[in-house]
Amino acid sequence: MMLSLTFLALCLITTVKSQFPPDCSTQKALSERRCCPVFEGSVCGSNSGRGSCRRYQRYDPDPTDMRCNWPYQLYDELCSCYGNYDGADCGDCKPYYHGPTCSEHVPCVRPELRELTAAERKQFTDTLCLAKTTTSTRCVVQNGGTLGDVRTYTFERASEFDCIAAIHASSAMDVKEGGNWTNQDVLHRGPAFCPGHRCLLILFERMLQQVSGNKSMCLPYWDWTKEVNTYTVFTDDLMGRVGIDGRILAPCCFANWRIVCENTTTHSFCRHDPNPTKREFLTRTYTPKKTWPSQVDVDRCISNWQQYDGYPFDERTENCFRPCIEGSMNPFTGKADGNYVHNNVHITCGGAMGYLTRASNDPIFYCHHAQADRICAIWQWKNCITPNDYPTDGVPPCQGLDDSVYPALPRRTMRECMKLPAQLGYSYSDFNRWPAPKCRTPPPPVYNPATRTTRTTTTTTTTTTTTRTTSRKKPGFLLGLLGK
Ligand SMILES: [Cu+2]
Repeated sequence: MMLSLTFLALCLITTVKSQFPPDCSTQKALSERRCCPVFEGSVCGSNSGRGSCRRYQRYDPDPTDMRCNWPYQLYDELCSCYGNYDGADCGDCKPYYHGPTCSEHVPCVRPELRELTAAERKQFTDTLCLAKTTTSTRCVVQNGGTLGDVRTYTFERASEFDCIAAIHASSAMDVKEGGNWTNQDVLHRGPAFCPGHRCLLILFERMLQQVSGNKSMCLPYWDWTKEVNTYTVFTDDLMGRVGIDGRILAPCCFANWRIVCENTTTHSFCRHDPNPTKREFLTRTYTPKKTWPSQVDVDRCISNWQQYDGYPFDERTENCFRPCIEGSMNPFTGKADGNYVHNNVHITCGGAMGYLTRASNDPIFYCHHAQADRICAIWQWKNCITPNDYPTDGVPPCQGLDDSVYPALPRRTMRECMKLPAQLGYSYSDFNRWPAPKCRTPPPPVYNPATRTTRTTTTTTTTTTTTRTTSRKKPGFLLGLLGK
């Protein structure tokens, strides 16, 4: 009892720390190129043996987008955390580890939204609303500046929820390479789609646990294939009913939410009205009947397409899994000729969800992406996918296997985030129903929540060799909506 009270107290004090930390966003820190914040009176929590400030100096002299080589492009000195300690100042625990010494491992089994009991529904939505109003003491939002010129960077305080929403918005900014804008961001329309969102969701889930003080709170997934032609999660006790003006109706606590980064473009950091009371309300499209992707679409993505991604690694890619789940490719024909699966859910929800830079303002975004992540994981598992299956040549800048997932601290790479959920500490409530795949080579262990046995997987290899072209059109959906 005492222990759990201590834990609760600890949780209330320590909030999310994995994003741009205030101590590292000052002009002093940026000009000194040093990000070693103090935790409990010592740099990187060194007095309590959590970590130490280390010199890395892995600056890339080529003028690349700072997000590719994050955090080294901005800092030479960073905290290096020991054991299961984590965060910019090592004051956090690695995801799914808890307690004062971060030794308590609590794996998450993510439930489907409708599997939540009435009490769990309330706790989940209450936590989201608490996160929306709790100012983060450990994360600031970058709200201005020219990419590549740190002297122009500006930051502002934000709530725990808004901080993560802003991270996704900033990830949707196109990459600047050699001083020129490319047509691609660091998270979408390329191989970063599965791993990048996977690690973002893990940070979001840890934030929910910290805000609620409940270490077993897991992010629910929204299986939209179960919706048929209506929606059963947009209810008062889950994601909120939608009024004819598109606003969320009371008593759902999202009713008066205003969004952040509403003026962000694909060439800017998060941008919004400086006055929070003047920002736009969270909306969705009001349509009583909607059409959602079907389980058949999902099954086609999983079974028909074994190659992860392929040339030209964007919305034109055909016959691969990544464009299938992301939704620029027809799951049946393999042709890039419309909007399907993940993209279709964004469009069908509408409102904030219909814009790449605004979508992460809607709590349903995280449940939607948990479902997309679940499909990525099932595909990986069934097809014995390893990091060797991740494309190496011709991938968009910042989306390579060893590129950084921005802005996680300490640094995380796509390679780490491509690991199977079981290797990262979480699972989904239906994973125990899958038959073990027949893989050829030695397998990474897969955690089975039902039996707690260890299973095995591995390997099919596909390689793609290509060169990149730069002349092309913007896609017509999500990003296209931004121009309006
Ligand atoms: Cu996204």
